Amino acid sequence: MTTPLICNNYINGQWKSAATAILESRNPANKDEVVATFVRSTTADVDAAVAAARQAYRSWRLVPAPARAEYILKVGELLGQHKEELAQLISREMGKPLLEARGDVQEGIDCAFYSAGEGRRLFGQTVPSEMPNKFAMTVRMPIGVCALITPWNFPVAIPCWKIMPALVCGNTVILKPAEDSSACATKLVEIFAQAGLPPGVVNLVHGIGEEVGKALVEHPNVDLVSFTGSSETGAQVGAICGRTYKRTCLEMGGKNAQIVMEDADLQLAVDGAVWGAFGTAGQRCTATSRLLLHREIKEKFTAMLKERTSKLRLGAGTDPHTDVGPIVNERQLQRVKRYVEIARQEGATVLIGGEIAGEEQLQNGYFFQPTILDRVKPKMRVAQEEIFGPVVALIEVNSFEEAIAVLNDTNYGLSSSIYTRDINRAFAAIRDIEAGITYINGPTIGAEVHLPFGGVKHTGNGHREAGTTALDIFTEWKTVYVDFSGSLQRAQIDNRG
Ligand code: UN1
Repeated sequence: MTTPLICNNYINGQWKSAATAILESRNPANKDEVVATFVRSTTADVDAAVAAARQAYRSWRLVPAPARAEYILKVGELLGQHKEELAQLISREMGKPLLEARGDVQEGIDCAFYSAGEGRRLFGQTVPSEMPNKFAMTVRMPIGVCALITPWNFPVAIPCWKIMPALVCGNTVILKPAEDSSACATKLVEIFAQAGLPPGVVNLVHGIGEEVGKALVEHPNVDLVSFTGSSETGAQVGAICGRTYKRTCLEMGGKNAQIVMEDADLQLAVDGAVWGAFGTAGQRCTATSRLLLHREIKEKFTAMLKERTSKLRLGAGTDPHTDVGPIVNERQLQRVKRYVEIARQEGATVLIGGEIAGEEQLQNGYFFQPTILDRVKPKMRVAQEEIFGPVVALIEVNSFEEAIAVLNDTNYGLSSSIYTRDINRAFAAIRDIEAGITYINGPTIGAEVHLPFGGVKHTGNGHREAGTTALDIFTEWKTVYVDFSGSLQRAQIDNRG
């Protein structure tokens, strides 16, 4: 067992050890292993970080965007050099299998190279004026100090999605990572520090969401809050930001469905379902949590899915043989268990799994068996509420129209998928599905960083992370008119004779 990492706050270019209490982050595959200890920050720490970010903003916003982007390029290179070390840490701290942990870091690397390119674009528009001898254009302006509140399930990728475009656009940031991924956040910020960013441009404040996260969201000197997490917390964040006039970007829950039509390639659809439902132990906001199966293929598909699921190996993420890792903590484990009980009470049946893993070697971690719930009806709680675990609900549908209606019948709208060989249906699905992301013949997980990421309804508040749309989160438009006529020209009046 390795000695726990000591995770300090990073404020104004300095690592600050705790004046206050210390918290622990543990390996979910082995709860005796303390992966890291971290600071339980107070509002005084938040004040210090905000002040540092505010001060740094004065000069950072004036650094040319291509030069700001060069730091991000450097971060990308460093992430590449530390990829394996970071992946191991991700697996130990939040449990996902190494293969996926490497993907998590790779997503951060991809984001670095993509965002860095934006430093040489940040395009605005030039637009003709209705008046002679007058020039009109739009330019992107930074927002200011950004509080970035990130979850534990993509402990490198998600902070990168937020920090990198924020910095390229000329903002300064304070990262508040989830308690369960404090070590990963610390290592990531170490890499930003190594890239030589000026003090105060990136700050890190550890601690408890209700304390530190809340203090950041309420802080009068924070201009923007970007939050990824549950819809319940997101609604609270949004309410406070509304009251305090902050730009707010919310990425919240999902209840993603994969439709399998009667003409689908069933093997492909099963492969997609297994990966979408049980990858990251179902702990993705894009995870497949409902399978909408056409009645003609339901029996066959279900048998194939059950067979595949029975072969999945539960284990520590750091074990190369593991297919499905642990649930992140005891509270989440109990939540998953409770949902399976609710499903049973509502009349669903457990086809496979449904229990906390009984194997002796798994007793020291938070392992839940990959679970298929059958005979689920669209209105049941397990078909409506986000579970965030390795549980997938099977719902039988009679037609394409019914499949779309059931898919749309939730409060969420992040990811979605349809397996069909019918091009007409595929395009109708693209048009009619209410979700931010739709996959045709692919699972609901696996978004790429250069395309917009986010959802509709209770999943988001209209923003899209990643892609060029990230720039819309982290900049304000300024419209500029340059009148070089040398005389007063009154728009809408003088050109109307
Ligand atoms: C998340 O779960 O919040 O599309 C992000 C995917 C990943 C990102 C998931 N690239 O599944």
